[in-house]
Amino acid sequence: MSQRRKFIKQSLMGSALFIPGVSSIASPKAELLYKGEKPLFLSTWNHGLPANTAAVEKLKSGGSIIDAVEAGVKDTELDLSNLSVGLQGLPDREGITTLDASIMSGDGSCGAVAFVRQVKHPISLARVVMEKTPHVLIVGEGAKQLAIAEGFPIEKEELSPEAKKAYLKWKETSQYKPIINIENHDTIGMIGMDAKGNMAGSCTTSGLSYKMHGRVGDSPIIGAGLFVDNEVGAATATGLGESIIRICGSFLIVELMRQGRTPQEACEEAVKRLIAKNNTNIKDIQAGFLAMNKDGEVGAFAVHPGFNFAQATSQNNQMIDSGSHFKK
Ligand code: SD4
Repeated sequence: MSQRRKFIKQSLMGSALFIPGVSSIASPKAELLYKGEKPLFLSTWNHGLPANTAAVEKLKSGGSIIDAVEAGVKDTELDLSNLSVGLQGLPDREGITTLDASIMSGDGSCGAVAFVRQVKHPISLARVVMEKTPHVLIVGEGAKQLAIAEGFPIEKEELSPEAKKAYLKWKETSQYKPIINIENHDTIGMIGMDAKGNMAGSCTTSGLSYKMHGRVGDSPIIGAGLFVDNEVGAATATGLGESIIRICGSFLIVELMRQGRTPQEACEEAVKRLIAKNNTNIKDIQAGFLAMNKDGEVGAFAVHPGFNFAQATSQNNQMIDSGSHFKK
C-alpha cells in the first residue's frame, strides 16, 4: 500500500483509556501518517485546500517559504464564506470584529498582531512586525497605527451581512458561552516546507465569536497557535484558544518531536495533555493540531471527531480527516 493510501486509511482507535469526566473515548494508536515529498503544506479545515493551492503557486512562481505561507492564508482572509477569519468574521460581544495573526520562519524569526481592527490582511501586518520592527507582538491601536504607517488600507468598520445576521441572532439571548465545538471553527493555521527543507508557518483568525472585547486567543501567541523550528519541525493549532495556550500546544509538539516523537505521536500527546488540563468541560471544547517534521512526516490529532485538514505537495492537494480522542 502506498504511503498516501496508508495515510488515508489510518486507524487511530485502540483500547479504552480513562480520563476523568469523559466516558466515551478511545486511546489512539500512534502511527506515522505520511512521509511526504517536499514541498509540503498542511492547513487546517476545508478552506486549507485553496490556501494550499495559493501557497504552492507562490513557491512555483519563485516565492520563498515565508511568501508562500503568507499568500496561502491571505486567500482565506478574503474568503467571504469563512466567518472565523478576516474582517467578515463573527464579531465580539460588542459587535466588533477583531483579528489575530502570527507568522514564523524556521530560523526563529516571528511576528504577530492581535486585537486588530479594520485591517484586511492581519497576516501581512504580522509579517511587517517580524521583518520591520524589533518586536514580536503588536496589538490593538498600535497595530492599526503600524498598518497606517506601512500603507495598509484601513477598511470601513462594518459587519458583513452574514456576520451581522448571526450577531443580531446571538444578541437575542447574549449568552456568553465561550466554546468552540465541531460546528464553530475555521481558523486557518498553515505549516509548510520548501524543497530545500526550509520551514515556515502562519495562522490567522477572527477568534472566538462573541468573545469579550479585547480577548486574544492562541493564534497570535508564538508557541501556542504556531511554532516552527527548521532543526525539528513545525506545528499549528485550531480550536478553543484558551485550552491551547494553557499547554503551549504548538511549542509542546515541536519539543516532543525534538525528543524523538513522530509528528503523530507528538500531536496525540499534546491532545492528551490538553484534555488533562481542561477536563472539567472537555465535552464542549474542540482543539486540533497539525505537525510536520523536517523529513516531511506529518501528524494530526484533535480532541473530538470532525477536525480535517488539507495536505499539499507540488503534485496534489487533498483533504484528510484527522483522528480524535473521542469515538464517533
Ligand atoms: C481562537 N483558536 O481564537 C482560535 C479559534 C479557532 O477555529 O481556532 N477557530 O481561540
